[in-house]
Amino acid sequence: EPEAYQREFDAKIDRGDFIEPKDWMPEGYRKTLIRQISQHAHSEVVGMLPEGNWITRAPTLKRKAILLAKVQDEGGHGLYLYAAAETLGVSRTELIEALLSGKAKYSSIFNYPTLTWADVGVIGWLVDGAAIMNQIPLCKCSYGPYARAMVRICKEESFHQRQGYESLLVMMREGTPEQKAMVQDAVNRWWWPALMMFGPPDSESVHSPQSMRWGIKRVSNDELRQKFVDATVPQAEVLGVTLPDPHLKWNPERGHYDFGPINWKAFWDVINGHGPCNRDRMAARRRAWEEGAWVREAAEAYAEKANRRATT
Ligand code: FAQ
Repeated sequence: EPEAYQREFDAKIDRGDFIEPKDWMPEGYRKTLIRQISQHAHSEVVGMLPEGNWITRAPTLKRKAILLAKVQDEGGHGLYLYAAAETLGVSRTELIEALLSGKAKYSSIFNYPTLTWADVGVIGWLVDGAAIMNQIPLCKCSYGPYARAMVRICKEESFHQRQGYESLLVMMREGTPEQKAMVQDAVNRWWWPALMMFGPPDSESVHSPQSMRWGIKRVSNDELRQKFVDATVPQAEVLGVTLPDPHLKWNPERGHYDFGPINWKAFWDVINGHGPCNRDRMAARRRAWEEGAWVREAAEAYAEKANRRATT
């Protein structure tokens, strides 16, 4: 009887147990997870594009090998996440069609251009840094397959963050004045978009109350954003760059850094398709899907043949 199932589900959530694919779950819980996990997967795959732009132009063989490995990792993260979403009863084709039709989102951060080599370092430092801050609590989210995927992903993100920060340290310590200026310029362009990655303020986050109740989100958008600012300001000091916010100031009463107002209109514009690179990103994904059609067809034909052989 449905109420008994609901009671058992609620009890598991309250105890902090994982919900597994074959367990009963409310339809809203399933839909919320499909939305969030698939959008996360799309972000990883679209997120390969801005840095992929620099693979052929990396300044040394070592930097090129690191960048190749990092971009490949993002592709791998997308695959674990699509697989986690599929355990909820959707197919990968449906998920990808939702991205290509514009129904499913991907992270706002990947709609900005990578203008110089310093952008690659700054993405590692700030974008992967923000991603880790958001994803550590997801390792303890209530849905087992998502939580387990996150554990592995976070380990790799931590290497991504370090490689970015280290490459910036080299430019700031040993670089020419032009290279130092390049780093500062990249920080100026990526700082505010990185703060927007955590999502709208809690007061406008429509999904937060229910997702917190279900243990999908463990820490709120604003709290994570604050933790990110607090962790990043000292790193900027070590690096010797200025964060582009005149209001950024330690507040001893709160025990946190205060920061200036975020331009939320700009955030919604980007999400609604009007960021600097939205069209390019979607065009690249559409092209990859169309050009990969023969691979999907060949894989299906092979699977069919193997099936037939197994049954005769
Ligand atoms: N961009 O009610 P909320 C990476 C949407 S890291 C676009 O607060 P929620 C690693 C939201 O979907 C980036 N849309 O929503 C990497 C909702 O719209 P909907 C990916 C955003 O879900 C690094 C609406 O606004 N990480 O890829 C954004 O409770 C370097 C209302 O918002 C994840 O996806 C945004 N920034 O909280 C790769 C982490 N913020 O769906 C390559 C998992 C909000 O109703 C290179 N996701 N929206 O149409 C989450 O933690 C959550 O989904 C939030 C949003 C926190 C993003």
